[in-house]
Amino acid sequence: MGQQEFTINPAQLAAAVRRGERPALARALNLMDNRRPDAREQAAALIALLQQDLTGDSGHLIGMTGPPGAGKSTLSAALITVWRQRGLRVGVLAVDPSSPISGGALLGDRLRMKTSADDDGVFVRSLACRGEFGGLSAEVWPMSLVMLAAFDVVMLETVGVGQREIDVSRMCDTTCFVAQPGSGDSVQFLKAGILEVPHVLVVNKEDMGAVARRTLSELGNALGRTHTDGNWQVPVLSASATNGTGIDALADALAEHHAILVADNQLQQRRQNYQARWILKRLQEEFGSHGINRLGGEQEVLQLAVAGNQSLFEQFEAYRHRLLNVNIQ
Ligand SMILES: Nc1nc2c(ncn2[C@@H]2O[C@H](COP(=O)(O)OP(=O)(O)OP(=O)(O)O)[C@@H](O)[C@H]2O)c(=O)[nH]1
Ligand SMILES: [Mg+2]
Repeated sequence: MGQQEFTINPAQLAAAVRRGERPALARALNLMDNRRPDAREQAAALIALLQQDLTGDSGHLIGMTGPPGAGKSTLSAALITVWRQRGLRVGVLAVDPSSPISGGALLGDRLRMKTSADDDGVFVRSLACRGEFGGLSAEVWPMSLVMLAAFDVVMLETVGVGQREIDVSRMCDTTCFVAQPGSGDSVQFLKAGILEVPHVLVVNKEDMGAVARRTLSELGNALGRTHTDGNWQVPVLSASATNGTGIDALADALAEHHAILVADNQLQQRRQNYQARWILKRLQEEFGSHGINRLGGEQEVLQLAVAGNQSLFEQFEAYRHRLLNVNIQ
């Protein structure tokens, strides 16, 4: 942070981010979180450069959601080990829950234990949760774009089910729900329609035996065989993060979903939709529904944003200027 941050050359920073250099990544992520006007300009320039390189098959943004204590962090660490064995470079954005003993910090500790300290192929960044109404905060999407420019797999780990789960699924290519055996919560979430969103479900802690198997069959039954998303049939898997069982199959399922998105040309489409929603949400925050109406309403904004080929902040700023100019008149 400090003065130096504002004198960096975006092209150099973008190149260093693409190479996955840690100081550059840290700096780029900080930039996304900085609201000063000069930083916003730098962030816009950086994102524009990075987005030029994001093609229809680049990177895989995976959301890990699920109730507290289900084992998301442990499972993430186990997945990272598998991905590293497969030669993939991994970035993690851990959206920290309020609990001091869990979340990103713990994941960081686990990773330090499990991966060698000088493994340049893994980068973890914890974020404090500052999202409104329990949702994800605004910086998470631009930060994900930075991470996607640098890593093959980017994981977004959040706790809880509800608005944040929905936000994650509206941002990630693939959403994975981690269920806790025996809690009954998962089936309730399913009934509430919240589990409609994940592309992969996994019951963790299969080492608990019968109780885990029961949850697995309950979830499988509740989900039914008809639950699909386009060409994708949502799998219900079983794993044990601590014993390391079922992790390869989970990694395979996540990769298969990515492959289908790429084959159907959906990855780019999805990200464009997410970008459009991000722009809409930020405009709503700043100008209210009144402002959106001045632009022709929500659908109009979403359609134009999806059709546009500008980068994230360029599009956002173009709309802002339109609204600011309108307001002056
Ligand atoms: N028996 C068993 N315990 C597990 C397994 N995976 C995780 N745990 C334990 O479950 C507890 C919670 O694990 P975490 O990975 O911190 O769970 P989390 O979902 O990230 O938790 P929050 O971030 O607080 O929501 C820890 O005590 C883990 O050791 C598993 O496969 N089997
Ligand atoms: Mg955790």
